[in-house]
Amino acid sequence: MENLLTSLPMVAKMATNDYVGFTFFVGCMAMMAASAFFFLSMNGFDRKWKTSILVSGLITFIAAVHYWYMRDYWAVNAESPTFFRYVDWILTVPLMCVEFYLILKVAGAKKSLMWRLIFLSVIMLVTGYLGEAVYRDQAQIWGLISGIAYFVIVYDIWLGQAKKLAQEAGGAVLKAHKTLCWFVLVGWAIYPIGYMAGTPGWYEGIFGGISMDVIYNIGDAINKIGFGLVIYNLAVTATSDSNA
Ligand SMILES: *C/C=C(C)/C=C/C=C(C)/C=C/C1=C(C)CCCC1(C)C
Repeated sequence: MENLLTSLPMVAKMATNDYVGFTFFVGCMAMMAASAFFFLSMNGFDRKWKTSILVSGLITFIAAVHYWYMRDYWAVNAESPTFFRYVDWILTVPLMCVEFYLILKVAGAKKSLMWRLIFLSVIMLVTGYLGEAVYRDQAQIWGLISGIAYFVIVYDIWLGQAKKLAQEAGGAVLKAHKTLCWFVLVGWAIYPIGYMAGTPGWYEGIFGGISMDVIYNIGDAINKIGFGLVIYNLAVTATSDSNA
């Protein structure tokens, strides 16, 4: 018994060139730190913004827990933790759609806008999962369907109903909405690149063997923490304006 315990390493080794393992580790830490930041700062704001910052914290917290598991899964199996990855996304991406609704509520956003964005994001993620994990031979087709849902989201927030509401709200809300729109257009575009780097298709080889997980991990850090900081900044600006 004693032998068994001493011969089992308690922490898996990490090779110096294990960029996937490294980004899982740092990503986990960053998500935890961001969650602490959002949760601890939320009480400094009035009710209207408290909920938005709470949701920012929930997004990074859910990611932190999943990164804990993904980091472990990678250390033990040396393969992509696709299942945990998509469970994380299916919880956090709809919450990002909720954030759009919450900040546009001042201009009278309706719940139907929120549900529409959530529905589109679920289509985007479920079809992505089917291509990445279930029907890998047809990854291109599932990726294309997923990409269409993604473009409808981009359209909705940049040019559709959400844009009109943001313009009606004006000021700090309009500015924050614009920044979040850029996150979705540019930051979220990192994910299809990861998908193409990790699934078979016509695009094979374009991304020169960069690991899909490294790309996804960079995308998550930018989008989840960055998105939350935009909301935080909006709350700070709006609160100081109303106190002035
Ligand atoms: C915090 C996690 C976020 C913001 C995840 C976003 C994920 C996407 C925007 C994924 C998009 C995909 C496509 C547009 C096509 C290929 C399949 C996906 C699911 C990787």
